[in-house]
Amino acid sequence: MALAIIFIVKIVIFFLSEKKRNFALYFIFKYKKMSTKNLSDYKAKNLPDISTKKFGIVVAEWNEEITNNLLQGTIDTLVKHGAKYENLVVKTVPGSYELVLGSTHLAKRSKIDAVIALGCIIQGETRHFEFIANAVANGLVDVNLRHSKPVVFGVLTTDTLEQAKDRSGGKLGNKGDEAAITAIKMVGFTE
Ligand code: DLZ
Repeated sequence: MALAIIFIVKIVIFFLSEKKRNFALYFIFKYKKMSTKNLSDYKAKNLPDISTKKFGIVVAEWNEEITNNLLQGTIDTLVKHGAKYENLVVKTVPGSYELVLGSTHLAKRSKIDAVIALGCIIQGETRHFEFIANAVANGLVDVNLRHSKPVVFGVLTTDTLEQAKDRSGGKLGNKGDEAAITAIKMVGFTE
């Protein structure tokens, strides 16, 4: 039922004039509910041995106060589950848009088993948000497939700075923990 309604809404939006479409999308995004899942709650059963695995981590400098916390969460979780500090390669890029190229460079290295891309894109006054978020999400899928190794989307996409703080070590956990555990599980998957 819900899927049918979403489908009908999409069709209606598709046939609206550009001005009305932007107006409708503005309200949909304004009132959509953010997930309130705690990002640090994960299932840690049957994790693979990662003591010899190498992880590449690319971090965006944009919204640094958030991405530094994502990085901390990622490293803590990887090490907690057996990764060695010396097997973590950390690189920074200016903004989330550059995560795709940064991840590509790390994914190309044969010794790196998985890449984790960390960023924070916050909805602003302009449509940058949608362009950047879509470009990064699609770009990272491409890197995954081209290099046939896990490239994890550790990017927060939020309406406000407050929501980003909640998800980078605040009351809703840390997206960095989620990204790390995803990389660990996917390394196990590809073994
Ligand atoms: C330009 C821009 C804007 C407006 N917002 C963000 C953001 O919220 N998060 C982020 O990581 N980066 C942002 N950027 C920078 C772009 O990702 C990119 O670095 C520049 O457009 C240069 O390519």
